Amino acid sequence: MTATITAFKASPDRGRGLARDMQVRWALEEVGQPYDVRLVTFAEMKAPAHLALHPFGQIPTYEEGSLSLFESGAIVLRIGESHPGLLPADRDARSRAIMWMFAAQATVQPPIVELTMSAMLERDEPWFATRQPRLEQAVRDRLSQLSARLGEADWLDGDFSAGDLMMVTVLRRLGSSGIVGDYPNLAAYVARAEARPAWARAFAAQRAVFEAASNP
Ligand code: GTB
Repeated sequence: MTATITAFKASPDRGRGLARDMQVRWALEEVGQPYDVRLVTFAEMKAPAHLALHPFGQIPTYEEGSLSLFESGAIVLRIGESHPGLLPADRDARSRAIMWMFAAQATVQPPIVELTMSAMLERDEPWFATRQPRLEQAVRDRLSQLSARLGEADWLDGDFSAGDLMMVTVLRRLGSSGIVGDYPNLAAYVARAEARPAWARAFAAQRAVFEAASNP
């Protein structure tokens, strides 16, 4: 059964693969599953039909037969549990991959989102200049710890897994800030992930939406 996901009709990330449909697209590409995309405007995201799928009026959502899900992590977990390629068969290794998915979402992502949102929305605030270094330091603290754990390994725990997929997606939020570049093994980790054909297909698919919206 072909799943349908939702994505921004006009993404504020301007085709940089930062909106959270990216990890869902990437997961589906990794496991070789085709998918349909329903593009939604901000107004449509807040209308009853979409709120029935997503109580918070956001993207992404995922519909597969009678199943409807929201939350990118839960969706990636569903995809990983349904098809080989994202979660190890060994039960302990699978739990560790899921642990890294949670770590990406719950431990590494919050300071990154706080920093990037502040840079986007709070530049004109009088306290911006004093707050920003504190936010950046919190990100650097997390990246130092992650960098120490990754060491010289290619992936966080053995083969590439849904844990790496979620972690790389979170690290990419730092985009052009240059911060990831200060941690050469993390920069190489992100580049390694971006070199995966599945990542490239997912990126191209969401980029095509931006191009189409820019050149109607
Ligand atoms: N925890 C949820 C999940 O992981 O699925 C969070 C979902 C979420 O934040 N969705 C955002 C959304 O729908 C889009 S991805 N926002 C609209 C709203 O809340 O009204 C977040 C996002 C937005 C923009 C950029 N960007 O411009 O770079 C990056 C990421």
